[in-house]
Amino acid sequence: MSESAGHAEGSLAALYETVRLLTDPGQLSAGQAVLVAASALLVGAVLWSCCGRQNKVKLRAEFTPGKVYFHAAPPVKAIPCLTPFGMKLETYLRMADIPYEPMYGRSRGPKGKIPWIEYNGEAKGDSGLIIEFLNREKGVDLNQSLSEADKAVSRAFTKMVEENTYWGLVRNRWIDNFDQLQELFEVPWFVMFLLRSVRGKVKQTLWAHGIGRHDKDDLEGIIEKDLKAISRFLGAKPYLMGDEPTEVDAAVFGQLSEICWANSDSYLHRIVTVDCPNLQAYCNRIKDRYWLDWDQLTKKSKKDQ
Ligand SMILES: N[C@@H](CCC(=O)N[C@@H](CS)C(=O)NCC(=O)O)C(=O)O
Repeated sequence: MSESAGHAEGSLAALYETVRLLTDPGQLSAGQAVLVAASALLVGAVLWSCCGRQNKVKLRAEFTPGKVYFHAAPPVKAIPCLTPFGMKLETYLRMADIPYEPMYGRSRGPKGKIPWIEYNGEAKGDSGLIIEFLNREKGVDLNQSLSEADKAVSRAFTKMVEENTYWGLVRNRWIDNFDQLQELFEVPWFVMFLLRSVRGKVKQTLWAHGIGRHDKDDLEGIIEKDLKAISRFLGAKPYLMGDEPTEVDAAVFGQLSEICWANSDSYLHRIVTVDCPNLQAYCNRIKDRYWLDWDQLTKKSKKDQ
């Protein structure tokens, strides 16, 4: 018998034995029962992580067909949305002229994250996938003037800011400037105990991502290179890809707006405002064009109500 045939026969025999034990648990010794239970747990955990963890989402009982219900964190004094992906999606909705109803709260979408939307009674998560969905649904294409090469560059910048630069922002906000979160989030002091446990999870996430393994200087150097790359590519253009805004501007503004207006005491803010003033001007340009209600929204923050 060949070696591989021997392995196959051995595996089949083990499978048969497992099925026999599971279908006739009376035959199990205590040790075998523990082993079977542990294996079942392990298989369950693997299936759970392979099949994707879908968050259970509570949907509205009633909705207007074709209307976008936008779920994100509520405005605070500093900024209309304290998540860069929320700023991105809301800016895209405004650029594409798609009406929406904000649903401020802390509820998580189907992927366990914010922002997310409800549309025709269904929950959709991930800002990038939501934009693709709405482009199809509403017949929108902010990138229609771009060549295929331009689209490739846009994709690269979008992924750089969201998969790399974003983590510099997270580390700065949650680890280095944690003590400022109470004021930024406008929450009572005791909520800081809860946020401290979130901080622990953020630390684990940064470590698992890999970016959390850099010391402060290395990390700041990496993020500085990202910001300077955006600044150089933008140059004197009004928007990243030229005279008119495209999808990548929503993504980049999403991240930079947090740096400009909600991370003011940081090296990130210094780079954007002092070292790369064209980035600050770019953010002001998008804010002035699409966020005429900025002051109104941010004044509505809890402290001022
Ligand atoms: N790829 C997602 C990222 C969204 C995201 O990471 N949101 C953060 C807030 S900035 C979140 O909900 N984090 C909660 C968590 O990871 O548990 C998107 O584009 O929407």
